[in-house]
Amino acid sequence: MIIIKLGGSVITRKGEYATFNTAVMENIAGELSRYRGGEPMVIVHGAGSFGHILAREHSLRNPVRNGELPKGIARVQRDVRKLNLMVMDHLLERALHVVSVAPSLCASLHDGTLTRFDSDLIRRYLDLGTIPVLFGDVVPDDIRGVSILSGDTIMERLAADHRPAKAVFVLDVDGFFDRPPSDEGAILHGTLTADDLLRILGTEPVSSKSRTEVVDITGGIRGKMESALRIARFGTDTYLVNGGRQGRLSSIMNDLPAVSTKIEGVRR
Ligand code: IP8
Repeated sequence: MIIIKLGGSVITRKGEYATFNTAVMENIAGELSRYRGGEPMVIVHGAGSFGHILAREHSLRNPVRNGELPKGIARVQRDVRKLNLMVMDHLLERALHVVSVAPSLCASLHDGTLTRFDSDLIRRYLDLGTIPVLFGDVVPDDIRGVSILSGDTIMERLAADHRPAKAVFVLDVDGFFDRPPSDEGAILHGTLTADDLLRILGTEPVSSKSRTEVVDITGGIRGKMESALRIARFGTDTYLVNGGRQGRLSSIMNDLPAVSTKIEGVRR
């Protein structure tokens, strides 16, 4: 299995409310359609400006149970579904037979931690030959009422339950750099072991202060690298690749070299 996360910052314009990045999504759909291997795929996408801006406005990370909460839940759920439909349309146009699996209907959290997740449902859609597409969503929470479930957390759960051969995070940058990629002289990490990554995360906090990440309420780059590390520990080779550049994502999918960062899966 290959699990692929389309970052919200690549498929939307993160600073502009509910703005889809059509050109990049077209490229990504083309790249995915050029996969020639036989592994089943599961796709996850982030919420970008269809989720984070209103989620923050309605305090959905720390929800207060007042008369305003239902409005926040309804608006954000509606917007992430709109985004999901746009993603699905692009993939279907490329003959990728995608089915939408809304996390709000098959997952729940307990005080912010993902507990229930219907992996069997994913398996059934895979058995039908379809490609499940999940997304960052507003999901019921036993304690808080609702929580934000990020696409990265879904990726971790898919890795834990299905032990995929490969996980790919599709970003708006070339991969994981030794400092913010906008800084002069920033160097892209090529291949890292899980231990290398742990050392990097443990010694130098990774800045997530770029303009687009300021509105990301689910963790920024550091959170993403922590997810990548946890996924690699399930034995999954985990890649970070730029979704806006032609040829890269398809190369990673097809085991060909491409500009990217690879975290080697931990083999025991
Ligand atoms: O963009 C967040 O998902 P992410 C989901 O994958 C919402 O972090 C609703 C903000």
